[in-house]
Amino acid sequence: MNHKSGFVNIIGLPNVGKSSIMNALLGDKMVIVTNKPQTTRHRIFGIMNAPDYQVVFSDTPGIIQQTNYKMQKAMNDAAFSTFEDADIILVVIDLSNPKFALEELATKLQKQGVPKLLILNKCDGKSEQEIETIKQALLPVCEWQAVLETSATEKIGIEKLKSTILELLPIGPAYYPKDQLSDKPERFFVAELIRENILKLYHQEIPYSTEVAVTSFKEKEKDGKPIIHIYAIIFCMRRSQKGILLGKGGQSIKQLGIDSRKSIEDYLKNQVFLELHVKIKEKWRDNDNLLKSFGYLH
Ligand SMILES: Nc1nc2c(ncn2[C@@H]2O[C@H](COP(=O)(O)OP(=O)(O)OP(=O)(O)O)[C@@H](O)[C@H]2O)c(=O)[nH]1
Ligand SMILES: [Mg+2]
Repeated sequence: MNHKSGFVNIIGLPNVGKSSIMNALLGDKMVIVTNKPQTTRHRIFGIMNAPDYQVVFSDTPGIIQQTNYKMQKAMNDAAFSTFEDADIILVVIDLSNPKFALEELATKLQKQGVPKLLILNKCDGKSEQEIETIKQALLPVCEWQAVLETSATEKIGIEKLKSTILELLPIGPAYYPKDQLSDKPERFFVAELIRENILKLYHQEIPYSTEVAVTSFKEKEKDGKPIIHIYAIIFCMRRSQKGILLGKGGQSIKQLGIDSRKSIEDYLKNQVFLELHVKIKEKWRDNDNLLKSFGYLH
C-alpha cells in the first residue's frame, strides 16, 4: 500500500472562510470561526488521518494588507511561512467580496512549484455567471492545478475538494502519530474558545485589543464526577477597555463566562468550572516579551 502524506496550507485574506473550510474538511469544529476579520491569529495544524493517508492542514491568519503593530506582522509572517513547507496550497477567495489585490502573494504563488488550488468559497447564493466572472479574473494570477467552488457553511464542494487534495498528495510517511489531531494542546483551544466568545460578544476595538491566556487547567472531582477547573486571564490595553470587558456590575464578563464555559464543555465533553480575570498590559501587541509568551514570536 502506498501511504500518502503532506502539508496542505490554507491561505487568503481575512474573513474569506479559511477556518470554516478546514473545519468542514475535518468534519468537526476544530478552529474558531466568527464573522469578524482577523479571527485566526496563529498557524494551526488540523490533522486528517486514515490508514492510507495523513493530511496535515494548516489554518493560517488572514493576510493583512496594512499591518499596524507587531502582532499583525507576526500574523502575516505565520501566513507567509506556510509557503516554505507546503505540498499543496489552497488559496481561498470570498465570492461575496472577491478581492485578491496582493502583489506579494501573487509573486510568491508564481514562484511555488507545488500544486495550487483556487478555492472560490461562499458560493451559496451566487449565480454561475457571477462565479464565472470572478474565476476568469483570477485565472491569470498563477498556474492553478484546479479551481473549485465551495460553501464551507452549506458543505458544498467539500468532498470534491477533499478528493482533489488526496489525488495530489505525494507518497510519504505519516509525520505525526495517527491519533494526533493538532499540533496545539488543549489549553490553546480553550483560550481560543474564550477569544471566540469575546469576538462574538464585544465590538469595535475590544476583540482586537485582547489576548487570552489559560494559566491553570486542573482536573478535579465534584460529587464523584470529574470537573475541570480552568483559570484564564484576559489581557487588554487600557482601563477603559477593562471597564467594557467587565460591563455594568460585571454583567458582561459574567455573560462571557457563561458562553465560554458552554463552548469549553462542548469541546472537552466534560463539566467545567471557569474563572476569568481581566488584566491591563499596555501595548502588549508591540511588546516582544509578551508576544513571545503569547506564542506569536519564537
Ligand atoms: N455564506 C457563507 N459564509 C461563510 C462561508 N464560509 C465561511 N463563512 C462565514 O464567513 C465568516 C468568516 O469565516 P472564517 O472561517 O472565520 O474566515 P477566515 O478566513 O478563517 O477568517 P480569519 O481567521 O479572520 O482570517 C464567518 O461568519 C463564516 O460563517 C460560506 O461558504 N458561505
Ligand atoms: Mg480563520
